[in-house]
Amino acid sequence: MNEHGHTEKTDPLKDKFREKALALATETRATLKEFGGMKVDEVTLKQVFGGMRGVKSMIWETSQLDPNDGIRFRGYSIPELKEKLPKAEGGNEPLPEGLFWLMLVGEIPTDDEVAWLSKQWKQRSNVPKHVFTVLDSFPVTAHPMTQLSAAIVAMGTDSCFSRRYAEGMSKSEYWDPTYEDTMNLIARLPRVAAYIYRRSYHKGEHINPDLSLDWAANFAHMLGVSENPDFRSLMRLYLTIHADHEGGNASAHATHLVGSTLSDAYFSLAGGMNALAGPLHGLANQEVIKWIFKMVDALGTTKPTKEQIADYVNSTLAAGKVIPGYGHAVLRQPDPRFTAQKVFAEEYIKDDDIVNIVWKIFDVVPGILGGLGKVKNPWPNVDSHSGALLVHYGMREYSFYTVLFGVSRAMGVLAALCWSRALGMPLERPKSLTIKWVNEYLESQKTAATNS
Ligand code: CMX
Repeated sequence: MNEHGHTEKTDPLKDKFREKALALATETRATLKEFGGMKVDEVTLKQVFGGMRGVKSMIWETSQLDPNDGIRFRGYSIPELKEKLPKAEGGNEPLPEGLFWLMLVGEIPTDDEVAWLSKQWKQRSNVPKHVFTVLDSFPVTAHPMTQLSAAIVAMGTDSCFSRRYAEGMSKSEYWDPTYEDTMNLIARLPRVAAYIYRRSYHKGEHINPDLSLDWAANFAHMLGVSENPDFRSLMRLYLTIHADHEGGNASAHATHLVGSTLSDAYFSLAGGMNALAGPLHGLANQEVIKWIFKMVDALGTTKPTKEQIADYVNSTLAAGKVIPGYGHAVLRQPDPRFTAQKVFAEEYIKDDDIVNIVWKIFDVVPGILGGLGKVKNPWPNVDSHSGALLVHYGMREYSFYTVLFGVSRAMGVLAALCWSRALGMPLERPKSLTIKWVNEYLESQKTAATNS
């Protein structure tokens, strides 16, 4: 076992990343030297007050979001990934290891490369004992995201970056321990997440890892939700499609911001997970199923009509609440991650009441939200479908759902963190304004216009 927690001497992924990162860092320096003063955006007052929607303000290499086409990971759409990424033997869904490889170095990996990465993550998957002690000190009723965030910070005692920084490493080396921390963190997260699930909902009866399995299948195995091999397929798809959504979303941006202070990958990811835990972001997946369960209870049927659903939607809106799983800050069409899950359900699940409700909601909600005249995107997002699939395989404990999202999201935001350190990204520090400043600025603009 070496200082980074694994046994292999060579690391083809790290070698590839080093080569690509050095080349892009050199190119970027030259670009900035020549074009650094060029404008790429202008900011309106509405954007300043409105959550910075659309403001171009950071570099994020791993994925990009188009309002209509949705997410592309290094240029590949979800259907393309399903076709091109390596799969487990006998499986139809992509292996998340392949997506991580693609996000980090921009190339679709071969089967052998993915097998190598699977093995790497197994070698690095040993979670330090004190992390379980930290988790065991929480009441089992603590929200799973509270536990996840604490466990990630607790794992930081192993941070290669913090150790090397304290030893006095050069700036040019930052990417190296960031890569090591990233690999270790991703390798360990499924064990930690499964531990949280089993202690919270299954009397602490834990299931040992099965190191013959790939990363997602081993996670499914440790959760112990279902013996059905389709649940493993679902986990492979789920952990692939939730991994990244460009850099501006709250969990990605929070990870990026914390990382820009040279906090290590553990602190950075915990920051991202704390953002994911909000109901307008990742917690929406639990809110969707909670809302559906309440609807089923209120209507007294698991087979509501579209008219009954419409009445329930209207009563939610009348109570001043949002319809969870609908709307998006960037997307303006149904989320391809919603569609990918619908396609999965069509293929693997023949007839399921909750899945059918999700599809009926899809028929009803866009018309109602569109009719309000203020919702910019009346279409479903990723969170509107995921819970129904999990319930189908027996995972009804919806408070856990955001942890699943978090395990996946770690891959994208940490791959991006490696790039931030490799490209020498500085401390992030935008400008804030007071409303007094805004009013005075507007006044001065009016005076200038009158005088001209
Ligand atoms: N139900 C009811 N009203 C909604 C709505 C929804 N699903 N989505 C947007 N609106 C409302 C907003 O609350 C806002 O109302 P006010 O002007 O009264 O404040 C108005 O429509 C305009 O909002 P918007 O510009 O369309 O949306 P934003 O970019 O401000 O917000 C989001 C985006 C996701 C926070 C919002 O659509 C929402 O709250 N959706 C429900 C929660 C959800 O599903 N979140 C998960 C998003 C995906 C993810 O990150 O995981």
